[in-house]
Amino acid sequence: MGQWDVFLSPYKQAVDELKIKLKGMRTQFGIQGNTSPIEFVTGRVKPLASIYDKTREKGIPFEPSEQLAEQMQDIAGIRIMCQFVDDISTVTRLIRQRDDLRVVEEIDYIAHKKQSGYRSYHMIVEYPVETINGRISVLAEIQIRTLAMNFWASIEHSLNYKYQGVFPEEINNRLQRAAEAAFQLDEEMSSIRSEIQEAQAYFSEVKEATNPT
Ligand code: 0O2
Repeated sequence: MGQWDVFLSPYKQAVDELKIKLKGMRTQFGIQGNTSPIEFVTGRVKPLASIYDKTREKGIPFEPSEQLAEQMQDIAGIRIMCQFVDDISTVTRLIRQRDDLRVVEEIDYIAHKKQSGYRSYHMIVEYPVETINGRISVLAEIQIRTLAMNFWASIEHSLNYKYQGVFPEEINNRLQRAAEAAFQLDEEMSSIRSEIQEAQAYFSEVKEATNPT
């Protein structure tokens, strides 16, 4: 096993465990007959190529080290998608209450969107992983966002990859307009939230009645 595999293995375990635990929260809301503030959860260990790019940006050595573990806080990355903006504060509260992790930093790119138009709520957490050699604490970044914020971020991320961060003016203007449209969509959905949730509850009852298990 290479040095990188050894270094990244607790991050992989952290991502796997956090995904299961956060998905479990969604299931628990369902069992209690409540609408979940979590729509879906994804996670990934940052690919080596992205780790390399970021070490260049930050001016730190590209090697598995304590310095890298301290300065690159998103090697383990979790994304939680919510239907409504208000769900985000519910999810952050639930995360802060947990005893199996410690929140070390919170960055609110929703109240203060980035210049790119990016909106999302970031929590950096310290998460202990139990291994055969004892406990190893790793940092993980949890990004919490609405479906609309996620749609915008995914598209912008792919374009960023294509243009290496230097967008032609036309694309840049369109992305800014799309960010504004995503914001408006979130606002509209929030204002008809109770109607949407009543409809969702009605459909899940109908589904249960027609597919009894
Ligand atoms: P990937 O491919 O998702 O891993 P910092 O060290 O805090 O000064 P850092 O680490 O860049 O700077 O933190 P920041 O700005 O909070 O960004 C961390 C992650 O948030 C990014 O990881 C993206 O996932 C997401 N993000 C931040 N800004 C933007 C943006 O403008 N557009 C999009 N689409 N995503 C953004 P990576 O490493 O960039 O990418």
